[in-house]
Amino acid sequence: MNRPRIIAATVLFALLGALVPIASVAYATWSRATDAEHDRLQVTAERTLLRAHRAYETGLVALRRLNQSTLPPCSPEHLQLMRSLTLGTRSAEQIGYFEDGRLRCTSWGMMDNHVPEPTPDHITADGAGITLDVHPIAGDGTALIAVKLDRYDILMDPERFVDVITDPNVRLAVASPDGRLIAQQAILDQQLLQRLLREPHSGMDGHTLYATAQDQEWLAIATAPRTDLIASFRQQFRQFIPLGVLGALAAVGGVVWLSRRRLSLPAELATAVRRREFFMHYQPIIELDTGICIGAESLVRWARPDGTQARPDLFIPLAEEHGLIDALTDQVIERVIEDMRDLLVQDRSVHIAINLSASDVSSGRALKVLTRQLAGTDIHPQQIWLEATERGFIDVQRARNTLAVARRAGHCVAIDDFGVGYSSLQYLQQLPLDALKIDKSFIDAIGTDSATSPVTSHIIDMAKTLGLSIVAEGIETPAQLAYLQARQVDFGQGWLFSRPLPPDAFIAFHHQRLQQYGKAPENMQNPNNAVED
Ligand code: G
Ligand code: G
Ligand code: MN
Repeated sequence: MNRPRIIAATVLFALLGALVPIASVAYATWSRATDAEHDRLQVTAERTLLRAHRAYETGLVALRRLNQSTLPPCSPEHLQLMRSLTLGTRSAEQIGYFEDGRLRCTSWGMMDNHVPEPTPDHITADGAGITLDVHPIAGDGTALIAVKLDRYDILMDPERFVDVITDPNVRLAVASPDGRLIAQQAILDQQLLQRLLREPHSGMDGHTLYATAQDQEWLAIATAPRTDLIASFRQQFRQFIPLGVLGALAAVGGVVWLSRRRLSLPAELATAVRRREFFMHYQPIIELDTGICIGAESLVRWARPDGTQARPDLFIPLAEEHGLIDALTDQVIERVIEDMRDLLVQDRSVHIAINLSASDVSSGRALKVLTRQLAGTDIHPQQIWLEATERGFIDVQRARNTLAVARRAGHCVAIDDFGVGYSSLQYLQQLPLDALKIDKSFIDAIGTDSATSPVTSHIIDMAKTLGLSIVAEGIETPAQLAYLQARQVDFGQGWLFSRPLPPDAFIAFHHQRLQQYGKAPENMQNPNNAVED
């Protein structure tokens, strides 16, 4: 990535980093406020239900007492009893006594008018008949509720069913369970009310939050305007916004820190090249049918001054982009020769593979450096293998040139990461190659039923047809090894054998394998003594 791109990405991620925490806090606060408001309304609805039930129950108690009374009907004592029960029952307005289908007397006295027994709108579980909208003759015009049990009824003011103390904005209603409105404390939104009477539930619409509570006899509804919710959200959001701001600052800080690191990386890399901060690790390459370690792939490492290590995946492309790759390749070649000279001279069967970058392949310059560096070392050119990836083959003509020169000089040339590019087949025929390294993804696919799995087998066949040696990369399991051995793949590397090792550890590994497998190849097992990177 170039500088403007990094800066653009930084700004974008910083914006995102700032927005996400604040949006999260807003969202969390909104859900908290909504939940709290719903809980509050639910509690109110339940309290209202309880209130309605109490009003009804106290009426029922009075009715039961009267039905048990043996006083002569409508005698002064009987009237007296009805009157005192009316006064003693808070929600009661009047008590009436029925005989032969008509009202005979009430707590106020004898009835001369013909008042027929009301037909109940609803019978409760206690066997009481409830009639809504009763207008007693002596009343002031308010519609009352009649609860009738046997021969008596009690008239109650519906207001008593909803006289619960709540916040001023909360509105309450009580209905019968079949959806007949009994009382409302303040006028509710009629459409919402009808909807809730038909189908009681809790929730929120454009303007209103609502909750309902229900038992066998009554349905209570509580509603509150959303403006209350918004106020409570604002208040809570103000409380939590510092948290969001803190998160946003941390995120922006992190993004800026990362991008500064990234922006300063080319400069740091240039310094590293000058100060020679690179060193090599060596990942053993195993001859699969004997188990002997026949060499290693050299892998560059960068020890940064801050103690961290950067991955070559990151800094090799960066070095290519910033014109540092030549100097880096030179150092790699020098290091490899320095690290491995003694081993290579002692044991002619060992080889070390060096990775070439794309520009090394197209320019061919690295080859001249290599030849110059090898002069006088007594290392045979055959002992240095070169690995080139497809990225180096974009200019096929030049790549072919470089590879041909390399082979003429005596080096072995391998195509690296084979199979991950698009046009591998085309290169295979055009380029002078000795070996093919099968990419780890194809080794991973062995024994799975992925779509890639059969391709591995074809790659092996193809390499054999073309007369190329095969190196399998990234072997991690004994099953993968067994498959590759069965398919007579020549060489392999991977964590099953060893991670990339520092020079001394690699040399020790090589000797140990030679002792273990050198004389008796049939002894080969899956070693568990792989040394950590
Ligand atoms: O093992 P590792 O993470 O080190 O390797 C990551 C990638 O870096 C591999 O694809 C490898 O080809 C590349 N790489 C490792 N060492 C070198 C090197 O010395 N030169 C070049 N050009 N690429 C290398
Ligand atoms: O040059 P090439 O692209 O082949 O680089 C080899 C890379 O693969 C290095 O990063 C090396 O550390 C890594 N590697 C080697 N063996 C294994 C293995 O068995 N498992 C995994 N996950 N990575 C491996
Ligand atoms: Mn490689």
